[in-house]
Amino acid sequence: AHTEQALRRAFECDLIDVYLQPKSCLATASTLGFEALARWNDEQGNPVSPVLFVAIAEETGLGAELDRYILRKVVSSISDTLATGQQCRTVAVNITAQHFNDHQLVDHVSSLLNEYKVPASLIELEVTESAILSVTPKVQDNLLRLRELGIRVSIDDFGTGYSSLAYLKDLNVDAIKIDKSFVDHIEEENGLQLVKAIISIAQSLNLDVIAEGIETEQQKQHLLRNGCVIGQGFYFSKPLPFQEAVNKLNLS
Ligand code: G
Ligand code: G
Ligand code: NA
Ligand code: MN
Repeated sequence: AHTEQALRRAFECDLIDVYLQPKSCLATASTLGFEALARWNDEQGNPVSPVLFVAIAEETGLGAELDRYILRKVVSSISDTLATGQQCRTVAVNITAQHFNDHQLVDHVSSLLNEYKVPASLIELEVTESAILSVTPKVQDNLLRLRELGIRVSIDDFGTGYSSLAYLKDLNVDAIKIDKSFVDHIEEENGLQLVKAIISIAQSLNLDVIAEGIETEQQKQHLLRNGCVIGQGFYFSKPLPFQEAVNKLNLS
């Protein structure tokens, strides 16, 4: 069974790996950045879905612990990459909802960057819409302090939460990510109109817009034609082990 105990053990014994999926320039396919995605195999060697273990973490109060575990791995791996003279790109780390409402988040990220001598521009945070559903003073304060530090924040799974759009005007965020469920239907008329509407919201608010889950040339073309210039998806690359993704970047 995948339980809180198993997850605690995974942290203690360092059983979770960080994979990177490129954020690609849709026009040239060059790698502009990465998203960090956690990968965990259980005792039998079977992968445990991150959807499941992120939910376990959030339900058992281990959200911040998961985030810190992944953040440390990412920052230390970036530090190793730079130390060996390889180039890196900004890595976006998914932050759980609870943790984004925690005032210790920014101090933690900041001290990690200091500890590993990694520039703030190489770390970005992704939060889901539901994480900022209620724009508490704490969330706003975290966003302001992240901006002061030079750490970008993007809204993940945009358009899939049940929140109103009002929060966007009150938040200092840098980008919105078009959820895969929209990209999946981009070749249908209504689906295309929804994607265009999301791109238009982003442009009106001066936010970057990144499409997720791009699997085909046609999807990429629709996005480009409508002004979305950055994307992720199997069309460009599946998530790869950290070092493999960095090697590929440095070979290209
Ligand atoms: O990684 P996919 O490859 O299966 O991820 C599924 C879901 O799990 C996505 O919603 C993704 O954002 C989330 N996820 C993956 N890795 C992490 C992580 O390190 N932290 C958090 N909070 N969510 C993650
Ligand atoms: O919610 P979040 O956006 O962080 O989730 C990213 C999830 O989507 C991860 O599970 C990742 O492995 C997966 N993913 C990324 N690109 C593709 C894609 O092109 N197709 C499919 N089916 N899944 C993808
Ligand atoms: Na994400
Ligand atoms: Mn998403």
